[in-house]
Amino acid sequence: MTDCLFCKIVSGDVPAEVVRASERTLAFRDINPQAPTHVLVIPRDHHPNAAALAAADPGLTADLLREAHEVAAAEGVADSGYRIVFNTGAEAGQTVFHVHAHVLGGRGLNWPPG
Ligand code: IU
Repeated sequence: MTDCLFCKIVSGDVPAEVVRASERTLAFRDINPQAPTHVLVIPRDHHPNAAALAAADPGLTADLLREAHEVAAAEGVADSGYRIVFNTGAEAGQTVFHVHAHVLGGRGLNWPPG
């Protein structure tokens, strides 16, 4: 999608601090980190949210979750604990409508979330 920010990161038209890449996914640091580790993991293909991705491509959904765990391991937060968040829809706080997993860790995380 030409007007999608994360598609532009995938194409290289918008810069990002990429920490991990696979054939079908990309992981980069969030520009406004909410924890010491805050990485976004996205599919290279455009899907607007997690529900749409799961319906369209279960294999890619599994790849995305696996990559999110690999990011947590590489960041050194897998053993202490981390959170994978898919904000889905505006009321849940989704602002970029290209599905992305937030990988958050490196500090104690409150529950319930705000
Ligand atoms: P959300 O779940 O859709 O709200 O998450 C979008 C995230 O994308 C949010 O945490 C932003 O800080 C982040 N982001 C980014 O990393 N780079 C950007 O250029 C923009 C947003 I705009």
